Amino acid sequence: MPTSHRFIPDLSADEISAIQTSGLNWTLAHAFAGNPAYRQKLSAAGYEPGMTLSLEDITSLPFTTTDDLREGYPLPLLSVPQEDVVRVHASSGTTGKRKVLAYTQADIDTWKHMFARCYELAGLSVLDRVQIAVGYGLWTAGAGFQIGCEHFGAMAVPVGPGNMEIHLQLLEDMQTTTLCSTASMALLMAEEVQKRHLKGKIALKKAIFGAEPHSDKMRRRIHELLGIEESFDIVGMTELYGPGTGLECCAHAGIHYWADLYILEILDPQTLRPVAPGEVGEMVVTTLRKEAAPLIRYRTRDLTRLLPGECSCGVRLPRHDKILGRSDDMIIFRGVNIYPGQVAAVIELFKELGSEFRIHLFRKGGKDQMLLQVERRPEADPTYDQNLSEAVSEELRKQVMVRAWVEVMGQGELPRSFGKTKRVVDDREAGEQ
Ligand code: DLL
Repeated sequence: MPTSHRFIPDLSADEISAIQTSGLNWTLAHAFAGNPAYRQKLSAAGYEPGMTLSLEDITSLPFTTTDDLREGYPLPLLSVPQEDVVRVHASSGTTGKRKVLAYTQADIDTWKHMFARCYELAGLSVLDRVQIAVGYGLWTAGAGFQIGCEHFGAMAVPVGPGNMEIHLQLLEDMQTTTLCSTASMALLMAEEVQKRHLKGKIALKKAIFGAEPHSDKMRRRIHELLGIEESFDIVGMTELYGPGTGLECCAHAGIHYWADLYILEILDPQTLRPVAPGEVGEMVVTTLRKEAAPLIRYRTRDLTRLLPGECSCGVRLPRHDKILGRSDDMIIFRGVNIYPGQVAAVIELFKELGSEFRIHLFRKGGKDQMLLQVERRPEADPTYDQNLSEAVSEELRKQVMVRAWVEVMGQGELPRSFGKTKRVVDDREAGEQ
């Protein structure tokens, strides 16, 4: 299928390799010259200024991790003079200190261009009205959706998270066509639209969900309640500009990522060697033109796989699968490694259940215990809760190899979130309950 895009480049594999090779060498020289910590690490790995590396040589380069971000706090990886920095953003991080990342004006411009590609890939036009329901401020989310929207040329309606009354009013009054939010926020909104019987009065057609994993079940429910025709998974992280580093396309067969802006390696998190093609591993990224805080083999902790072959949508940029989890989201429960995504996949099998769940870990009777809380769909009969709970527990035992108590709750009883939902509550350190 021919493509004629304004923002998304049409690049062959060879063209991408050439861009990546020159970008990699630019980044190495830039980081070496501008940042003492990078200089030390690169020298220790045998890199010298003036060297030209091939793409295969990337495996000889040192990794960058969240420890490097912590050590360089508050302006980690800074590789330009401070007068060139025009902005910082930060994410709370899952553990420890906030991650603060700096941007030059050129970084902001790259980011807005990268994000405009996402709106283009989602098939928006300049006539679309884009209601942004993610956080503004230190977090990259609101800023990214906003600058991308303006650069693309659609109309931004920048509400931020929460503010349900304002959101609902604007959905109706502005006849917003596209919602940008976490799936959690969209679910909250969708349930509110249903309660107030507003579906017939709003004009939403598309949604872009990111910042957290979401199941197909959750997506179907949001579509149904809001009358949305199509939604797209958007990925991104503070370290790599912010949201917009890749988007699911209209073929809904994985996420196209911007291989002309960063190199993506998928490595085995234990051996740190490339996994076999198509296998799941950790995303490790190297930026190609990021100025203020370049990334060299940054270990993201996100798990996914590369998707081989051409995409039927016609875009030639490569694809990775959705983010399947984070290596630091892994729970070790009675010696078994579990990802919340595996639990979501079990819930997906039960049509009587909604998409929401919470895993509560605690200690009782001298042993670690797991309580899985799930929600019954409104049309399911509560009389069968006990059977349902046993069936879910049995399926968990078979598929995830854990024994858990399963509590079936009513629709809407689990806490909802305006941002990223916390699916795991671990009270095991708190002692006996
Ligand atoms: O969450 C940026 C973002 C905002 C992306 C809005 C998309 C939409 P951080 O707070 O730095 O940045 O968190 C980054 O969130 O490493 C993933 O673990 C997770 N994540 C982001 N998008 C997705 C997604 C933003 N679509 C971390 N699916 C990343 C699953 C996601 N996980």
